[in-house]
Amino acid sequence: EDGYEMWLRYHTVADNNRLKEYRGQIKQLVVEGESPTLAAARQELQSGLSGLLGLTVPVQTGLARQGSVVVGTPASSPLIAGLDLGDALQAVGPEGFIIRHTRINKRDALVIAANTDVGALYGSFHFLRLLQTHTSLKDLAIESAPRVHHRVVNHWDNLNRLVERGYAGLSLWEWGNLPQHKSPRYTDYARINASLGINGTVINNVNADPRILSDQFLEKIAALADIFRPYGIRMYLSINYDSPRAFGDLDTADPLDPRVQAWWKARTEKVYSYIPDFGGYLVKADSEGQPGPQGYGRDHADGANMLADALAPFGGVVFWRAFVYDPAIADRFRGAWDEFLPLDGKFRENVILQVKNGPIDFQPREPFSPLFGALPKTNTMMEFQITQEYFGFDKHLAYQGPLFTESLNTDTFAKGEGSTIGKLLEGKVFEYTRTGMAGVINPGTDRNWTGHPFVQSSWYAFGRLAWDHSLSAEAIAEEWIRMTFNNNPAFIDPVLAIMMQSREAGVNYRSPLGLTHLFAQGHHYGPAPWYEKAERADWTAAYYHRAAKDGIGFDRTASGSNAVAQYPEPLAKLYGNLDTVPEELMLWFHHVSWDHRMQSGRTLWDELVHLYYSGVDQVRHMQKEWDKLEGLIDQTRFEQVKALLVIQERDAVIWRDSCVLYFQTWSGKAIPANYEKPAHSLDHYRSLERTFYVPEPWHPASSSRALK
Ligand code: BDP
Repeated sequence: EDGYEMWLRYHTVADNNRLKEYRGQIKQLVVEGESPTLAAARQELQSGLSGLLGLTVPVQTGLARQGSVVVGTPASSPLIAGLDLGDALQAVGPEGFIIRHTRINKRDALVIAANTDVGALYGSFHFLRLLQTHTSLKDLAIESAPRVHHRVVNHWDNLNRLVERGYAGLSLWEWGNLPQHKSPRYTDYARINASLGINGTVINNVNADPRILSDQFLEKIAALADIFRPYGIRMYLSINYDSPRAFGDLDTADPLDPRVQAWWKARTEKVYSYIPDFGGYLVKADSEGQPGPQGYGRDHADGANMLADALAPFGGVVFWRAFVYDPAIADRFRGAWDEFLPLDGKFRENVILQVKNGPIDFQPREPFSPLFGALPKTNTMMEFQITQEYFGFDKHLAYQGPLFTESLNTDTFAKGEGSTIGKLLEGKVFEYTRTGMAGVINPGTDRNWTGHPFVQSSWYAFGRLAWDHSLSAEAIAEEWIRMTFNNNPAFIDPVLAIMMQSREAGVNYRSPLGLTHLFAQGHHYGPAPWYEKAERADWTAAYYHRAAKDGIGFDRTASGSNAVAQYPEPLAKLYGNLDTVPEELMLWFHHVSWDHRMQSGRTLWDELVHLYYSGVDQVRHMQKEWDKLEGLIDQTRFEQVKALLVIQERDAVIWRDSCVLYFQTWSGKAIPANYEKPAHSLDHYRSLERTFYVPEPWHPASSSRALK
């Protein structure tokens, strides 16, 4: 066991009663239809069911006996066409599926039916999941359909195969050997995503290399698209806005210049000549040094629409990112809202604005981006981060499910109570014509794809929530544990408890009470709350925490940047008032006296110290709980996680001590006597900033440079 299989692990069902039940009902497999997608379903089911049942489940063409699993669509399968599933199928739409018991020719059968081949594939993966999690098949009646159209993973892979914020080895895409050699990993990658219903992948970094659109690369990308296609996964690319110039064809990239428009039309036609079902472009423009329309005096709508027009004849879309923050503005928090609000209604129908969950940048806890709910006339989708840029890379255990659901379940009040982000993304608050969710994943050449084995769980959670945002983080975690490890309650319960507290632990030892971005500049691994000078103020920690003698926190109320006014009522009032703001978001919106009385009765200073110490305690607890599990799973994964928890505990202490000692220089208050004393001086912790090993040689500030 090395984690390579991820959650697609088909080991024989360990519970004998269940095994008997499954063996009694599943005797053969009938998948009628010849498409590559149905062939993929057939192959997955055959190997999956045979593995789970511990015997060979034969693939048959007819219903010779009791206990068939029948898979297909009314178009592909005469058996399914004969079942009169019309209404049920209509209800699940083009990508959904139904799974139920039926009788065909007087024989019991289980049917997995859909309107399309890919729907049947999704149903097949779901059926396997039921068995993997030991679910009884009695009274099975499932109807399932995805809630958003675009369920997309984003890679931040560079063409030199280094992965920005990726910590699991080199990029999966072997550019030098494509298209001739097609690594078997590409197919497994497609299976992993399709098992969750993910239907799109953007395979390169948003900080895009223009070469991605060259013929040389398109030929390679087409080979990948061919592998992904049967699994229902469309290819998308991140583009560099300056491409017409970078190619040496024009001296401008002005979106209103007809030559630029013609250039993109021609290039886009070229892309479609290689990949006929190409999905579209993802664009990071006028952000962190990336080129964009503003360089030519144009706005984001001009920029996006020009590309949308080039893609429209082929049915392609533009994912236009809202991650913009002009260094000239006084509060980075305000940036995206200020820029995009005036543009609502100006984007083409095939543009979707891709917005990070929070207003800053994937921090351990952020309030929601006020753009959610502010754009009734602009298709808006979510961008979550799965790779742990701000959560301890591939070293810390930090299941992101609770962060995702916290965000999706937040009420924006955009159209009164009940306007949750989940509903908004579905197009049920405003009438968005295109909907979606993107997740930044980090898989690389590491054998287990993600580095830390538990990063897999966040990928899994993202996919499940992209399919259905109403699922709970806890239910998803339990599925994942059962599929990835085993169905033993003695293992499941403690691991579930570890996972469910891991994100909050990460918040506590890094940035509780609404503190944010206390990271060492560049690499974003360890702490540097003391960091106050950079080329941009909004890249320092001091910019965010505003610690001073009189208190700590960023005043975003009317007496400060007034960013809080970007939220609709009642949220603007709720967040804007120190008495009502949820304490976990407090320092996002208020500059608060060290002596402020918290709900616990402690002063703000004491509460801050308390939470930093609880974060470390939580990690120690996680460690203790994990250590008890030896013998319940394979030794390889057990020991890997155990060792990583040692690192996490070490780092949590460094975070806690660095922050507490540094903030103490402002508060002038003591660490209450009942807490263990930091083992070192603040100077010692400051000296660690450049000694962490960080695998990002492209960033001069981030690699380990200290020799002494
Ligand atoms: C930040 C990362 C940076 C990305 C940027 C983005 O630090 O590497 O390029 O976001 O999302 O989180 O564009």
